Amino acid sequence: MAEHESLEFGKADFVLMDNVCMEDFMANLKLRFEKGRIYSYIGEVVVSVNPYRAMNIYGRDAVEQYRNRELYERPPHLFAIADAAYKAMKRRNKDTCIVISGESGAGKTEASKYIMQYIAAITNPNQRAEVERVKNMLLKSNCVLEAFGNAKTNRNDNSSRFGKYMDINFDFKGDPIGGHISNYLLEKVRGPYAQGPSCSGLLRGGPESLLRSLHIQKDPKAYAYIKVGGQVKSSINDGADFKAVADAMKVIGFTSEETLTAYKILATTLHLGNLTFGVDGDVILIQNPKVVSVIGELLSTPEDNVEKALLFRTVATGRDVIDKQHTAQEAGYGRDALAKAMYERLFCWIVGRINDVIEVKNYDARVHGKNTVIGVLDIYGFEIFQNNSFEQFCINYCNEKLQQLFIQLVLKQEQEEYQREGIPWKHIDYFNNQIIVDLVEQQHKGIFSVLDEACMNVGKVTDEVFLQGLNGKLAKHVHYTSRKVGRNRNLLEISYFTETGPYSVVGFIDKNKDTLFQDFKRLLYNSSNPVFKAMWPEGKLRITEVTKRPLTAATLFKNSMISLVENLACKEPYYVRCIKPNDVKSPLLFEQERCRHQVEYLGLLENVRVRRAGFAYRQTYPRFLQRYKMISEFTWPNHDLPSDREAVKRLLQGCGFDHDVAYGKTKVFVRTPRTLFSLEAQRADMLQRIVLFLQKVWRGTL
Ligand code: AD9
Ligand code: MG
Repeated sequence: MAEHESLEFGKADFVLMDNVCMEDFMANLKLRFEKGRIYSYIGEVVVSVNPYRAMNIYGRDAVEQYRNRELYERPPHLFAIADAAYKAMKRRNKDTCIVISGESGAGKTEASKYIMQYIAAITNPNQRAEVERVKNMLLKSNCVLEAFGNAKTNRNDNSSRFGKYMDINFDFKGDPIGGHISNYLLEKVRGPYAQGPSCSGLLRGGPESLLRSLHIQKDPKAYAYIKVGGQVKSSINDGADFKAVADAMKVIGFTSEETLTAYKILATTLHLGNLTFGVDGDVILIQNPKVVSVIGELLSTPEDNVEKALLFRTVATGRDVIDKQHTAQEAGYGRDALAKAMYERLFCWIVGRINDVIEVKNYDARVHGKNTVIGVLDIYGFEIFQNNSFEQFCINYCNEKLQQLFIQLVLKQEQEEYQREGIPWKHIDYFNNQIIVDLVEQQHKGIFSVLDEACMNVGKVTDEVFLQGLNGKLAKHVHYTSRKVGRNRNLLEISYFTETGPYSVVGFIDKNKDTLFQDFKRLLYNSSNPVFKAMWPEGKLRITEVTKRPLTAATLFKNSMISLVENLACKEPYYVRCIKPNDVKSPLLFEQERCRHQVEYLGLLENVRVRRAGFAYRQTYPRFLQRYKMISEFTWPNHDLPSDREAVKRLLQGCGFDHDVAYGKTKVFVRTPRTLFSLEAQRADMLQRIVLFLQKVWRGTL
């Protein structure tokens, strides 16, 4: 429970609400937002509302305020939760994690950066060089990953298009000694379409000489992909932004050759988008061969090979290997798939290179003690656009999966704590979204399984056939429907807890198969640029050696989500629940309905109820005494009872609160916040009396 701020700012902890109802919850959230109090608690969960303006609350002085304090001692803040996770890790040798959730634009990525900044600020007091190096790398990695993996969307100008989970490893002293980043399903379709800062950043901010060497014009209109993807807005910071990314890459240890290759890849994707195919008689051809020669140069590979890979496909028929000519449509598909795949590989390669330098090396647990971890999870938030596709389907599944974990852990943890402490506990009902998670991921019957099955079929499988498969299997499912809008738009719909997600099935099959013709892999592997070779190792296989069907995108994503959740579940979790106050990025507007909706699907009211149905507050006996011992004659200044537990009992009996508390093995549990208020008031009163008394002593008037 947070320190009592003035009531003018509302209740710092929702657990303190007089009435647990939506109306009061919203009124409190709004009041706090309007008063510039963007953080609140529900017990140990931080609720954050995006302020959409710079807040002066993350500086060095704020760090000092939260450092090594208990959660309730200061007004709610991200730093408090970061400190709690850090303390748990350090004091109890526990792996912890901070899970940040909320819809797109709610402030997750910003929160994750402040958390990392706090951890960096409070560690390594002795300024050990190696630890400083690691901290610097961890902070710099954000800049690079955002440059290549974020994009402007309708909902957020700097939207994460990949999920990120970062483990920070600590040594026995509690100093960061390394880390590891796992990235989840990059929405690669945005890469080449240049909504990402990656391509557009290069265009806007890249120095003239670099652009010339990449054969890139500054005019975004020169690129077909950008025209599809939307406008590239320029700003005066472009040059500086570009340089900041380049510098960060240098610090992390990318060689200039590697960084240049990254730009070459971005440039290649732009050039690829401009290629057009035509037919002359029976023969397919590229209508703008000059572009092919540029691509050949950028890929360090003969132009003829590029052309061949774009126009033909090598197929093995029995023992023969033949070159089969594409249709213009197939060639177009291949070109787009190549652009997307190159962008995705680049991103994964960047993550891999960052991991190479931040991963813990030479740690000997026998000498240094246990190496513990704090994980920070920042994923792409729930999003429903006008048009939604496979990517949104996966992103939203990921959010449901994490909501499920929240439901389970928050309840599980409470229950376990009561059990451990020997306190009786009555089970509380809560909305369970498992049914929606199952609808997507269940073996055989789930949407991913039906999709995979459709993709396994030989012959021409269409998205419509997939939808029919779904309708056959899921017709009776209460959370599933399908709909035809217009002539060609088939939607599959999932009814989530509070809203419906319509997804156009167009492209599901292709995106799930995620086919990239083998010819491209061989092309890139055979480049004389070693970076390409390293990125495309499977290009080494000859056509006759490629037999295994790769796992589908859905299966890969599902597997990675399952292992992510397993990983989080074995750590002690801390939560940040982010809320987006409006859709116009205004610092002033609190759209009531918009926010209520988020509070609902994040299950925040239930969270308050669960927290309150049990005990609103708990504290170990010694710490409890430390704070309140002055209000009882039995405990002030010291007690002579056999244990702190006994002393707390006497103190609370003396105050008449015995009926409202339970005594666990190591902690006292206070059921209602009112009791705590009263204790706090008595404490404040007593402190004031002590001060007055001392003043009198000093003045000699006593
Ligand atoms: V997405 O799911 O990746 O699309 P996020 O990550 O939840 O989304 P993000 O952190 O990128 O949202 O925040 C969106 C924008 O809100 C930022 O670019 C800032 O302009 C703004 N923001 C968010 N949090 C803060 C904050 N604590 N202080 C000031 C903020 N501005
Ligand atoms: Mg983000």
